Amino acid sequence: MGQCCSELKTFAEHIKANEEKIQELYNKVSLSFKMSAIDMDQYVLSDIFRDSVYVISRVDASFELEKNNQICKEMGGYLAEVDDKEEENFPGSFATETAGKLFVYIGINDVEKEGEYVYYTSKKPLVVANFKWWYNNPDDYNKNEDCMNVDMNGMNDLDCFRKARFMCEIPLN
Ligand SMILES: [Ca+2]
Ligand SMILES: [Ca+2]
Ligand SMILES: [Ca+2]
Repeated sequence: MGQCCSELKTFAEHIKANEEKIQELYNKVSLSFKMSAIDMDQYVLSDIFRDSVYVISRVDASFELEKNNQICKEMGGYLAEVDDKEEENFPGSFATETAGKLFVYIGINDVEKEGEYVYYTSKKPLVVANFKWWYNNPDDYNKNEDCMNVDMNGMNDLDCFRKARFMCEIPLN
């Protein structure tokens, strides 16, 4: 590589490093702004993961997809959507840390058509094989499990009507 190009490369690397710093700063500013919409007495806040944070409700309450998603919306987010295995690990561990063995609902369901899981907000389909699941799940136990919870062991389908926690995903961008 000639001198011109190695200099250009160094320059490009500088820009990239700065972009990352700017994104980090932006995330911090955005987070402090978004936190004003989160009642910390009611919700536990996660660290930043891939330019998003997650919150989990502190008190068990009857789950309702639409109502709980609305609560997430008011905090600038939506019921958590675990897009891949890497993301599954982060909120999964956060759920176990925060809620122990209590169920933490997220925004995935097969209410419309049994076995066809979709994300509540983005409406995208979920590919079961791409994720980690509780042993022998999803199992639609008692033909009555159309909602989803997550913890450090992966996801599990669960009936939609429990008194449990729920998790919102709040993008900072
Ligand atoms: Ca997500
Ligand atoms: Ca089901
Ligand atoms: Ca299940």
